[in-house]
Amino acid sequence: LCTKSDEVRLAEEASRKYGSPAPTIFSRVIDKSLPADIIYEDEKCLAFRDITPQAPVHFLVIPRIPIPRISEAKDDDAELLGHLLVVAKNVAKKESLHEGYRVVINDGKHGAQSVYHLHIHVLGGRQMTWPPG
Ligand code: D5M
Repeated sequence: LCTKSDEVRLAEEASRKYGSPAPTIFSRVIDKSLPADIIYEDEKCLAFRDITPQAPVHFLVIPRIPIPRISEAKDDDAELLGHLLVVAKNVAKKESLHEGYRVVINDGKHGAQSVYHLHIHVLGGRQMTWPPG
């Protein structure tokens, strides 16, 4: 799916756009050196189950390119960001979330972000409430 030369190209693209962000645990999910329950992947992104699920269905969608957080995404990442949302809704459908679901991106300290590799949370399979904590 992602050859060595693809990986090199992605790494070059990331360092050009974002400097050299500190690698996170999600880099190891992407390079498969850390086992994860991957439920979808393509040339641009992966979806895998959250290790501490907050709902009966809780998965993350991440770009292969290590954008640290949504606030640091570039305007020209629009196509990639759109793709992540399209994948989120397609995987939600595959996970039978027909009654709806919650899509969340945590950013920085106030957003309570803990892993600095952009990720979209998709939570479903139960009734959500508002406001979030
Ligand atoms: O969410 C980071 C999320 O990442 C949090 O819900 C736990 C999850 N996580 C952390 N490590 C792993 C691994 N190894 N596999 C799957 N899920 C993981 P944040 O929005 O940054 O607070």
